This record gives sequence, C-alpha cells and structure tokens, in this order.
Amino acid sequence: MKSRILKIARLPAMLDEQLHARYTVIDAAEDGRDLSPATADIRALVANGESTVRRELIARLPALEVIVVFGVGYDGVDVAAARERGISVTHTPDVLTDDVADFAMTLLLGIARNTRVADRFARSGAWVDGPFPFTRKVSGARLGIIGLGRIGSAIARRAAGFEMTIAYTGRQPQDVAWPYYPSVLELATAVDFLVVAVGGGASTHHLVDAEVLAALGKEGYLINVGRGSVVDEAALAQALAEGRLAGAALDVFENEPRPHPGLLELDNVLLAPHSASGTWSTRRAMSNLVLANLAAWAEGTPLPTPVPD
Ligand code: NAP
Ligand code: 8YV
Repeated sequence: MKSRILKIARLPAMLDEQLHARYTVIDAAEDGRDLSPATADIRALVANGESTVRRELIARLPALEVIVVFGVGYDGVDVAAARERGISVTHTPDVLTDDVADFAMTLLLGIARNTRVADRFARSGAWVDGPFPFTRKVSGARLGIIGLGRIGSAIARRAAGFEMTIAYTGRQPQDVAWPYYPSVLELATAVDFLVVAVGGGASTHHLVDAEVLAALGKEGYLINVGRGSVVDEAALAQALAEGRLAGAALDVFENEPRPHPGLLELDNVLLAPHSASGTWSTRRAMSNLVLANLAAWAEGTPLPTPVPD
C-alpha cells in the first residue's frame, strides 16, 4: 500500500507527477490550515522554501517522521519543534546555487544599467527624441555580500569576473582573502552594491533597516536574493522614493506574493517573482533531491540532505 504524504506547497508538475505515482498525496494550503482531520497516519510532509510549518501543524500530525523541503531555505519550518519529536527535516542545497548566483548578477547588472527602463524606452519611440540617460558602471565597483555561504560565495566568484572589489559580513569571518566586516552597517558604508544572500528567520530579520540603507547612501544599490524578511521593505520603498538610495533589485519579499505597494511604481526598482532558482534543469535537480530524500526515508536509509544541526 502507498504511504500517505501531506503536501503543503505548489511544486513543479514533474515533481507532482512523481509524488502521485509513488505516494498517496494529500493536498493542503501552503501553511496546512485547510488540513482535513484525517491526518493520524501521515508520516511525511512536503513543503517548499516559502512554506510555514509551525509547531501547531506538527502537533496535528502525530505520526510525522520527516519534513522534506523543496528549497534550500527552511526558515519557515519550526526545526526545534520537529527535533523535539525526533522528526527529520531535509532541504535541497547546492543544486540551485549556480542559478541563484547567476540571477543575483542578472539583478545587479539589470538595476545598475537600468535595462527594464531601457527596454521600455527602445520600444516606446522615446529614443527618437534623444539618447537614453547614462547609467552606473558595474565593472570595478565595490560589492558587499551579506552571508558568504554557498550562494554568497558563488556570487563573489562571478563578481570577481567583473573585477569588482568584494567584501562580506556574516556571524564570523571565513577563511577567504576578501575583507570581513563585523556588521551589515559597516559593510554598507564601504560598498556600492549590497547583496543579501543570507537566509530568513529571527536572527536575520530586518538586518537591512533604515540605518543600513542610509549608510549605503544615494549612490548605493541593494540586491536581495536571500529572504524578504531580511530587508525592512517599507523603509526601502521610502528611501527609494525619496532618492536616498540609487536603486534596488529584489527577488524575494516580506509578504510574498505581494511586494510592498510603494515599490511597484518606481523606476529605480527591478522586481522578480522569487524566481532565482527557476530554471528547468535546477528545478529538475531539486525535484530529484526531494524524491531521493523521500525514498531514503521510506527505505530507512540515511537521508541525502538533512538540514544542518
Ligand atoms: P548557506 O550556505 O547556509 O549560507 C548562508 C550564509 O549566511 C552563511 O554564510 C552564514 O554564515 C550566513 N549567516 C547565517 N546566519 C546569519 C546571520 N544571523 N547573520 C549574518 N549572516 C548569517 O545557504 P545558501 O545555500 O547560500 O542559501 C542562502 C539563502 O538563500 C537560503 O537560506 C535562502 O533563504 C536563500 N535562497 C533564495 C533563493 C531564491 O529563489 N531567491 C533560492 C535559494 C536560496 P555564518 O554562519 O558564518 O554567519
Ligand atoms: C525556491 C528558495 O524558489 O531554495 C530556496 O530557499 O527560496 C527557492 O529556491 C523555493 O523553495 C521553491 O518554492
């Protein structure tokens, strides 16, 4: 008999098909709030990077053994509550690193060179009346990275190809040649482009606040491919609208799928719908890793990619 698994995330069709072929899949809303009472025998839960798996949901699943996240970020999962019950949590590190780093550079180049507005300008006929306004050179500029992990390091390697000067912050210095700044504020003061590559959760909430944006200054740019919760989005919208920041390019938002309304009409903003890892090959690799973690759980073998302790 197929195991019954609970799915609380929208997943790619290629993964959905495989899940349905191998398991009996119970679909619930993104945070499990429309869960039917028939949950006593559910032993596996599939979520994604945006899902919230709170203590209350875990408590409603008395037989739960594993939470499998389609995504590397698992800040929505109450890992402490899972651990208390001996429930394993897995995620999909590494396979998406290249795409997210590529996309961070896409956003950085796009906002600096104003490609969104340039496209509109070329299409609209405005070009007939004169040339496009000058933009900001990227090569050789100063880049600051918040979170020099898998993705942050991949961004740094790409930026080195643009001869950018690289610096970073995190909870502690790493064994790299790039200079370490002990705080986001000090890093923001020293760079032209500040990239968020850190995950969400209480310890990173609003690391980029009004003070950091002021330190980045009116010539500075913010890029966020980490989590929306890391940036005070209202403060960001205000700084951009008042010309106290040159621009921002964002893939993630505090209240997805609804970016702060103050960002929507601004030309010095480039927005993407949390799509940094959204290529066919990466989503296939993430799907395969989800299936591999579920298969290992079902067979009682070691899980390929558990979240770190
Ligand atoms: P990772 O390798 O664990 O890197 C996270 C980095 O953040 C580490 O270098 C860590 O360094 C630093 N960090 C952790 N807590 C911190 C804190 N409180 N203050 C400052 N720095 C802190 O993870 P990854 O694979 O690079 O992924 C990073 C994040 O990217 C994910 O968690 C996810 O939120 C996001 N992401 C977004 C997308 C997207 O579609 N936009 C896709 C994938 C991932 P220290 O431990 O030295 O502090
Ligand atoms: C995905 C992500 O978009 O891996 C993460 O943490 O945020 C992204 O890769 C997401 O998990 C899929 O919904």
